[in-house]
Amino acid sequence: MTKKIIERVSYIERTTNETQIKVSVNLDGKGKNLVNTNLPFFDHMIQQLSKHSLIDIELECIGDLDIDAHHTMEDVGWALGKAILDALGDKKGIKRYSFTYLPMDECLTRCCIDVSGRPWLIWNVFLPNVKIKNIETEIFREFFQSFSQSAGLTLHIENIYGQNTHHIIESCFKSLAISIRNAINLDLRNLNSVPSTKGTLTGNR
Ligand SMILES: [Mn+2]
Repeated sequence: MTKKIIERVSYIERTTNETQIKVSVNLDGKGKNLVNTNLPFFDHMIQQLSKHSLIDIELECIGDLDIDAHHTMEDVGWALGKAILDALGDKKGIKRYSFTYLPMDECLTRCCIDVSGRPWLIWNVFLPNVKIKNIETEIFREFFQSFSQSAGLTLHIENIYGQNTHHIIESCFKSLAISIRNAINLDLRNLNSVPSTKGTLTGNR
């Protein structure tokens, strides 16, 4: 008997007056990516997320950058999170929980994750520089907030120490990547079961 292999892939398109986004993901990929948001530093971060989570990501966003980077980053977070949620399906067989301590030169960041279906973000991250190129660094919180909401993730991110703003932000993305990778990996001992005594991880409560 051959086991049915379920592909964990999805595609999202979303257009508003603020952004036009197309995103596709393959959760069981190799970390290949093609990312264009017209914000090179943000692209660099999404590429890190793909590379270290092994989720293949193709993402294009045309946003109202003449205003600022806010709508683009918030909506990319939402669309990417929703694509991951859709690709996860009923969440059967996933490991569900994970945490990562991610060092990057002088800084250390911890990310704890529960693929719970119950969105929550804890963001204990202080960013010393107000801007990186044309991005206000406070918008990174908005990315993680909308990503955790649409993906249904309980996400606790804390920068334990660090000085360099580029490093701190990058360590947040990389620690998220490794945590997601481990949490959505299939548990070979538990393939046919949703890892919840309630029997579901798709409701809100
Ligand atoms: Mn970098």
